[in-house]
Amino acid sequence: MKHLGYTLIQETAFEEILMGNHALVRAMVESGTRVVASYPGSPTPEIATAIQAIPDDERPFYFEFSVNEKVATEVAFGAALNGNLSCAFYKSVGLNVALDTFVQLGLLNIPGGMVVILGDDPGANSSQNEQDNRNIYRMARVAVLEPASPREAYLYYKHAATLAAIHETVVVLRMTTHVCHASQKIAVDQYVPAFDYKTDFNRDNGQYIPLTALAIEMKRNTMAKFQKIKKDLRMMDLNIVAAGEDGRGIITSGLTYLSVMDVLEQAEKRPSILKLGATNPLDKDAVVDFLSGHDQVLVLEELDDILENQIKALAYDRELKVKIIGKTYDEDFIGEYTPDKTRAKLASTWPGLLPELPDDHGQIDVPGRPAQMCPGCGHRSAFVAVKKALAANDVTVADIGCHTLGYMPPYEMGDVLMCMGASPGIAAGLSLHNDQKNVVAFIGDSTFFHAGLPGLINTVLNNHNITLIIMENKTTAMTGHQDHAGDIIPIEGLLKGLGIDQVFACDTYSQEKLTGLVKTAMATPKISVVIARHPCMLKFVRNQRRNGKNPVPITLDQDRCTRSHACVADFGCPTFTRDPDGRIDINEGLCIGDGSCVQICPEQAIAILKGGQKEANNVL
Ligand SMILES: Cc1ncc(C[n+]2csc(CCOP(=O)(O)OP(=O)(O)O)c2C)c(N)n1
Repeated sequence: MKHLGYTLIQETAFEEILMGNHALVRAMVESGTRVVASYPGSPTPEIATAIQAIPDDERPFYFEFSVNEKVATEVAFGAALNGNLSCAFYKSVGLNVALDTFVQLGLLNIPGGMVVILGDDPGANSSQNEQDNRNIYRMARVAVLEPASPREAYLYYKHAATLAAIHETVVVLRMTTHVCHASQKIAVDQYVPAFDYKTDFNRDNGQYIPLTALAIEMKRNTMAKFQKIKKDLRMMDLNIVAAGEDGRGIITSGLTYLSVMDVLEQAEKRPSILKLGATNPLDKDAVVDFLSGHDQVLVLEELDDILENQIKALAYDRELKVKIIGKTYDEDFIGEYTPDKTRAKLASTWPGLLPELPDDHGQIDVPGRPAQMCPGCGHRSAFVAVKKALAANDVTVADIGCHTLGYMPPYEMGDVLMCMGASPGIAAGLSLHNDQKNVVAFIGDSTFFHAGLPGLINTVLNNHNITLIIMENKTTAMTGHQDHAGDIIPIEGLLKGLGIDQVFACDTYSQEKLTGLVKTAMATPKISVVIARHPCMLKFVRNQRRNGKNPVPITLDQDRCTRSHACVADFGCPTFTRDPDGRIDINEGLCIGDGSCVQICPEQAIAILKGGQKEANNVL
């Protein structure tokens, strides 16, 4: 092993119950990872939380939140060019942002080695789609390890780091939502820090200018390197084979393996199982061995039929007499392979394999809990104010973040949503051949820096007539309050530097003022920007509580209340509850006493108590 100072078999240092995302950080340390970069996104942000929990002077590697996933990948790549083992991590759709850089990585010699941890999200638990990035790994010719559990995540990161360092390449660790978030007791190896880094870029380490004819030669080299990686992967022995009791077999990987194991506990005769630890490149020998020993093999994989198609092609090439069963219905391509879904697939493939379930199985009556903005959220006040400035048929374009929730009633601010940073561009398109409707786009401040800037610059370049509302809460709220570029780059100055002269700003709690500013902004026949400011109140109140200051709820004067219901019908703060008889009450456990609702009540029945958080009105 080149510069890795550990062997994979170490003495156990301690055992601890660790979340998959946290276990990865221990593995980073043990592997000698030197540079880690990320942009936050579920299911991976707890990796950063664990990294940031290590005091700066004790953390053996550099960490940064980069401005977006592409830049995070580039920072990690650049560091690895110097011979540092590096890592970039982000969520599934983050790969779309990083793609232009990512697809080049496999072509290049990366002396330090690089691991990219990608959190795919089958079931779209916290993403705008459930894209299967395995399609991209095949195209980019990068090796992929797929842990099924937190313990495997810990071990596989170390394997990925070893492979990446030995072959001077990139290796993907494909996590999925519940592998990231599950916790498991893990025997953690000793940490033996004995790393020998080259920390100097040497242009002779490889071809780094992938242009025309050179790019073709680099592809040849990559393909040759991939063959060597394949051999080493076999030696790492990452596949699990569990012998069964008849001619039926299952090939699976990742979390689906755990569902299969769970469900098969009920089976009288268990099929054999081949669980693949590396899913790209496919271990053809292991698959052929397995297929040859069975009459029927079911391929069980979440999302797309990536393994299935390769396995079917392999069986055809090798003229194997085995029936391969894969995805049959559209639903097979959708959602997580939970034990219930896996059970249904097994039961329909092989009737009689599993005992019948009682009719009421799995029916749990849980009331729906729609997502909503927090009490005191400045975005709520902004939406209420902006709505008053708009005509009913004006068009609003949402973006991704907590403020996406503005599309819901009672605000209904957001007719279209695409992906991070898309709102200025989409709004520009909507403004063309359109003299009738104002077009207003919303964007969060983290998203503005992440991918919103090019769209905004485009509106200046092409003179598009839109109003952009930047929801500035000074944090990346939706993913857990990570810092972003707006902490050090003032947005207002940046906009002026871009030549945008119609820039307005106010605190969102000043609702009347904000309504007026949006009207003025929309009246200018070119790009105008309104910065709608208020700090994230969840973060604010948490900090206050840490400092021993608990919120004092607002009060509602029942004698004044005429039951106009503006507080629930227009403002929609979850703090207010309405009884069946129309009486309004305050949920004191939720209310943070910010008073943003005071101005909404036509009867002035709401008041901030002395000691309430009046200062929250002026924190920005
Ligand atoms: C490409 C991509 N990367 C990361 C995410 C995860 N994510 C969802 S919203 C968001 C940013 C939220 O911050 P901000 O724009 O400031 O809005 P806020 O939530 O603070 O209102 C992020 C990083 C994503 N959805 N897409």
